[in-house]
Amino acid sequence: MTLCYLIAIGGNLPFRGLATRDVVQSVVEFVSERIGRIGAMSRHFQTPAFPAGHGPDYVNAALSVETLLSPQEVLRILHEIEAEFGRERDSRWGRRTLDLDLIACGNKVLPDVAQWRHWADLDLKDQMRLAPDQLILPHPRMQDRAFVLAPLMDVAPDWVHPVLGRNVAQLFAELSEKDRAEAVPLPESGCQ
Ligand code: PH2
Ligand code: MG
Ligand code: MG
Repeated sequence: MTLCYLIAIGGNLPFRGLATRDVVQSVVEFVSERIGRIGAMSRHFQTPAFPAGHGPDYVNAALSVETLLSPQEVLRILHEIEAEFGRERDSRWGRRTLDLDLIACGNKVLPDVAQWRHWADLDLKDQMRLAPDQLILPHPRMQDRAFVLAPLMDVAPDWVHPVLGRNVAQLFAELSEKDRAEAVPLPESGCQ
């Protein structure tokens, strides 16, 4: 049975002369070659760094992909692709050439609902201090972040969060107007 994964893409540093937008777009090919069939790819969005003031604006995007691979295998391949684009895992909130985050795998909750709630309920101070040592799915912060939800609106607006019981469109609508407005779609690049 194939699984449908949602993946968030971000970056705020050029890599060897490649603009972040080009790095973000290249991910599509890498993911389709190494993971599986791409369902949809979002537009690119310009978003202010979170937390505010932590470096230049990001380019964010999202895609969906279908595969037989397990969440752990997908995560390993995402880390491999990040490394090929020069990602150094030095600081958690630091600048990065490419960040690929596994957001969801169908309606799986990993490792279980109690752990998911524990990580989702952390206040900002603890979020900055603590990081889980295992894969938590859906990503415990996805419901808080316009830079994840705005691109997901292009890819999977109807995907229902298995713990919160609301879809992407509803989660996006629950953000403040200010947060929603901060994710700005970039014009299509290329020859006109
Ligand atoms: N990713 C982070 C930290 N902050 N801010 C924006 N705007 N977009 C991101 O993708 C992002 C971030 C950690 O991975
Ligand atoms: Mg991230
Ligand atoms: Mg990451």
